[in-house]
Amino acid sequence: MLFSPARCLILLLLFNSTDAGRILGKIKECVRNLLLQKAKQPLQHVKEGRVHQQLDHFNRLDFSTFPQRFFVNEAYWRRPDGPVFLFIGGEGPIYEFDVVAGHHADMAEEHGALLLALEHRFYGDSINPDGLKTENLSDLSSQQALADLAVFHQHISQSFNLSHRNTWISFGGSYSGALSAWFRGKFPHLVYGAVASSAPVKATLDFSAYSNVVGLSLMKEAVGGSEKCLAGVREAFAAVEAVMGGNASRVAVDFGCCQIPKDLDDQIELMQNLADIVMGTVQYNEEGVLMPIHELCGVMTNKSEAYVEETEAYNRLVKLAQIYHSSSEEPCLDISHEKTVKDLMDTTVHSGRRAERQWTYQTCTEFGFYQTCEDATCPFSGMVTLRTQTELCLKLFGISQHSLPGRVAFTNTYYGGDNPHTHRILYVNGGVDPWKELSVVQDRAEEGEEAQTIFIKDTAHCADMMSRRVTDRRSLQEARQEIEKHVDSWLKMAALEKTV
Ligand SMILES: *[C@@H]1O[C@H](CO)[C@@H](O)[C@H](O)[C@H]1NC(C)=O
Ligand SMILES: *[C@@H]1O[C@H](CO)[C@@H](O)[C@H](O)[C@H]1NC(C)=O
Ligand SMILES: *[C@@H]1O[C@H](CO)[C@@H](O)[C@H](O)[C@H]1NC(C)=O
Ligand SMILES: CC(=O)N[C@H]1CO[C@H](CO)[C@@H](O)[C@@H]1O
Repeated sequence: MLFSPARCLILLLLFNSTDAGRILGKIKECVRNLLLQKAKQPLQHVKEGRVHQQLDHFNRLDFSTFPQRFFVNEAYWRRPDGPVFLFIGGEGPIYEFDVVAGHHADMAEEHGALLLALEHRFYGDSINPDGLKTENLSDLSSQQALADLAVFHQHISQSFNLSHRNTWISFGGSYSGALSAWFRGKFPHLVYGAVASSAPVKATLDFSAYSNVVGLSLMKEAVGGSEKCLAGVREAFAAVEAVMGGNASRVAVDFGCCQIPKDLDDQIELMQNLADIVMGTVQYNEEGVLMPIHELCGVMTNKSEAYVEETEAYNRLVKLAQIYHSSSEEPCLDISHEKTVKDLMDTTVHSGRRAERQWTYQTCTEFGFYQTCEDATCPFSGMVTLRTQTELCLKLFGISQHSLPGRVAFTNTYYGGDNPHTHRILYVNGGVDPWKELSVVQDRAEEGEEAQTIFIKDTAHCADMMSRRVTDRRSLQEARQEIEKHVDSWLKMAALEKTV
């Protein structure tokens, strides 16, 4: 382990009091917080600002606004013509370290770039007090977020006296990686090039492929997986289902649940949370906070541990849950579906860290991305279906399930899905990361066209966005060099164009 989980978990505890939510979300937040911890660079250069944005850019008779937060780091900027590196915020708050640490910051130092980070509307502090009310969420969309970026471009250009000589490059990962690609796609006159890391640009209602890739990654020998590991996981989930059907109290005791999973809803919640531990491990692998894949597979296959044969797989999963539990310091595993729904229905903006309600809204209205387990390749519980996942759209926002396919189709028509005819966008993906399935991983074969994709065979979600570390895999080091070459060539090209 490179970092102590305990440290992260103190942060997790602090931040955790507002949202119950899925373990996968918590793991994701924990990864972000770890970066914060590791950003050793002093934060004194960072300035915070606000830009007042129209709540609805597309209704000129609506004059309501909200304050949108941004961070600026001028420490490396070569005035007045140095480039501008924009880090785009996604479905969560931004932090000072977003303009201090990470691969984009390393590159900013080398290129004398002005570093900016803009928080996504309705996340973090960039939300009005009544913003979480369902009727007000109608102003939350990726289209509005892109218009925010255009206004922000104007705002910064004015306040820093920028001209056409300052070349803008955008960066983002995961959802914000998609925004980075779409910003360049829709506003090519504002941003010269874009890096899109692990960007799911293809909206997909039923993202069954997610679990499929998790299974394949558990078999990947390059990251410590094996066929036995996948088989063990599959067997364990089947065993938990079987035991739960016979004696729900036993499952509650074994997995340290806060409640006995009597109702079907709570049983699904439990199966989802157990799957999240495995999903989170695979999605973040070596960047993660829990354990990498090889350790998970160690627990699921270790022969030197004595288990009773008929309950072996079940008990291995119990052990895995204990490892998660011991690092999470939550008193017990909350599997109350009612509580999850109640938390998601809460519309008070009592903390800048609320994200689940907003993100659920975006999945219902734009993207889908439901990690279902209905087909035979899924190693987890088939109780997690598209139906159970999309019921929330109706419950929380009154959005009918049968309207979802049309909404997802619109998103793909609007942006181009995984076949956007865009130029100077670099899509970076990792072979272990389930999200690669919804990204652009193959270059369009066009003569003389610069490569648009980088595929890192054995890394996980957004690994390339971290600052360089000596312990990085060779493939990751090479990928970063490749990204640097692209950024370098964009800046050179832009400089040439501007002297003409
Ligand atoms: C921008 O330019 C104006 C006029 O040239 C000047 O007064 C102002 O100080 C400049 N602002 C910055 C941030 O450089
Ligand atoms: C169910 O499991 C609990 C906890 O392990 C145990 O105390 C109880 O005897 C079991 N009940 C039955 C009917 O097996
Ligand atoms: C297997 O289990 C033994 C006994 O608990 C432990 O010492 C060993 O480190 C484990 N090996 C792996 C690969 O997890
Ligand atoms: C800022 C904004 O548009 N707020 C609206 C949220 O919704 C309520 C109705 O419930 C409106 O009154 C607010 O104007």
